Amino acid sequence: MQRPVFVPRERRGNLTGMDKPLVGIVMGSRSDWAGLMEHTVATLTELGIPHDVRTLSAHRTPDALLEWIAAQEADGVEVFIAAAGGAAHLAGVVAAKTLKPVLAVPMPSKLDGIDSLLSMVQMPAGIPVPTLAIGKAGAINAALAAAQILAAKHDSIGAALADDRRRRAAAVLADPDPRLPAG
Ligand code: RP5
Repeated sequence: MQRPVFVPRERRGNLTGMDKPLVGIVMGSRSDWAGLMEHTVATLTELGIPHDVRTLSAHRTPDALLEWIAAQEADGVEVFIAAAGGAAHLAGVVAAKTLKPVLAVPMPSKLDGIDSLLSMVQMPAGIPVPTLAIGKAGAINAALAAAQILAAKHDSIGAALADDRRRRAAAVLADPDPRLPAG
């Protein structure tokens, strides 16, 4: 039996162990997950930010994508993150259907992700798609940028971000002499 694309929150079980999602993450393919968008989810989880994550494609599953966007809006999601590779129109389609910010993460591709990056960053004026770096760095920074947007309204997320900055600084300062063996 085919799994349903969208299961209402109250019947979703404890997929992420979190409450009402504030961030909706969508990726164009399962191939965007391992080593890439899993870092978005890990970063949001570390920051304690509830999220929904789904594989849906602008060209392979357009109707299900629109249904998911509407469901996320109804659930109260405040930021979207969209990841795709190649002719990457997913983020643009999401942005066309919501007034919430849509952060785009270009996925590595046969053209090293340059095609994905340009597809996302070159949106015509009127429908913005703020675009992060290609691959893992963009996946992590999308989560942090979403947190920064949310922090304007949610104080606990601002506090979690400040802790994250302190941890990153401490990691550098713990091992500042590059002439010594790492660690
Ligand atoms: C895009 O095409 C996806 O976002 C993915 O990055 C790329 C390749 O997808 P697969 O052929 O691996 O499913 O739609």
